Amino acid sequence: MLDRASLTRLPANIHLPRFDTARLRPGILHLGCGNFHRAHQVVATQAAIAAEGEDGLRWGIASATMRRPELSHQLARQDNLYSLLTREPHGTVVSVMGAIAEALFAGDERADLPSRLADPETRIVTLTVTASGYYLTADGRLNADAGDIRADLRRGTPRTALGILAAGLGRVRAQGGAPPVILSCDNVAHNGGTLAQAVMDFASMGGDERLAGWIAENVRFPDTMVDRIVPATTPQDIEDARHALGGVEDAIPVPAEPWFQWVIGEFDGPRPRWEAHGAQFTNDVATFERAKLQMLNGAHMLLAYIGALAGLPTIAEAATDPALGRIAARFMREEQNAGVAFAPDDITRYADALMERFRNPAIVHQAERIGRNGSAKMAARVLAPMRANIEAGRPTTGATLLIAGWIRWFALHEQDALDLAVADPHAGTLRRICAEARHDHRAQAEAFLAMEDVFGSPLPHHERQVAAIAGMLRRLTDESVPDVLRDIVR
Ligand code: CS2
Repeated sequence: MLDRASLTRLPANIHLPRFDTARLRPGILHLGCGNFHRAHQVVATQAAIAAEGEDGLRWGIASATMRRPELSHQLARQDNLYSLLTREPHGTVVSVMGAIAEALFAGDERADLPSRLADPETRIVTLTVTASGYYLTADGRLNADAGDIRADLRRGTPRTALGILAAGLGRVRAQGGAPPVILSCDNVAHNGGTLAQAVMDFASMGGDERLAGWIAENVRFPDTMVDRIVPATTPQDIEDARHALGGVEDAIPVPAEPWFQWVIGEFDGPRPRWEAHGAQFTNDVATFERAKLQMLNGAHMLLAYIGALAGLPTIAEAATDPALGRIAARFMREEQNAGVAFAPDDITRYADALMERFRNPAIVHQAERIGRNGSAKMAARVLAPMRANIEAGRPTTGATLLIAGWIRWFALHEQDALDLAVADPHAGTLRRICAEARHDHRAQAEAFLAMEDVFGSPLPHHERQVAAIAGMLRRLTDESVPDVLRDIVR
């Protein structure tokens, strides 16, 4: 098994941590120890620790999984080591990751994350809990009706990231001293500011207005843009890791594309030298963030929803399909660029680079995963550019197709005719809409768009949008999806 003792036995081409992982001290608390975190912040932190030598050892990560206790146990069994499989289109580079100092499960009371946050050695708290972990309404405020949030307000040991942050910051305030910097690494628009507001909303809802005020005054929440395509681990990845590691077993390897980007806004406080792995510091995160959220994540949603309907269940297959690939490229260049402050040539270059990344045949990224939690992703990734395009009288063909495809997933799901799992905080309501308005595409489109939590205020020229989405939904239902796509690119 991969653990500290096995490191000396690994083949010479495996990249190893260039420091003694047993000597790390946790200076970073992370919430959301999923594959993305393990292929992103851990990688940059490992490079920073190696670059800083002895001093860097204080930047070990205490990394908490929010929902997967078995992952924290497996990490602990492996001395918190795992392999990163960097999937180049024509080969894999294998590196052992060792910047996690401690693996925790948020639901374990002994983990006591609020106390760890308040430990003076913890200088940074990073988060990757996905957009749905922020419990936001379509206008970016905390959704006070979310069941998990209400439960957290009632119980002593918080389970949501917002509850943990509020409780931990409450302790810092009580004990005095400087709070850690809180660094959201999620694909949420204006992620730092949005998180700050959600934590303050949470504190106020818990009746602690003073804490909310203290957070506003004292805690820094820089914005960030993070980018790396990181699929879920498959049995093949585990097999490939074993083979590459010369027979040493790693039960939790992480596959990832070669691309890595981390753009961080003004950061006031001690931190690892993440520049060692290419992190960029700027006071204009917003431009990068909007380009990424709209062009990458928005196109991902289109490829996922429509690809799955067309029998192309991975992003690589969907992006390689001649018709769908062209629709996605056009969607990025002509719709999702709305409000992105790049020169036209840079938009084209960015879109081309994205298409190449999407087509990487070594990355098996399932539509099913990207299609998850669409209701939390729609606002920033699709609706913001769509509104701007409608207002400017520009076409919205791609956005209309995407939304119709999303509705079609729930219509099929409701009839048990979708052969993939659907996960969404609003799944129950969305399925019910499809059941009640069976075969009535207009009523379905109307009811989806009326979901204020998802779509916010009505789209401009609302009636026209309902009609366009209903029309596309009818085509996706009655015609062969590949034929519809070919027709759209003609
Ligand atoms: C994907 C992202 O699941 C999704 O929503 O679009 O996880 C995407 O792969 C990353 O943001 C890439 O940086």
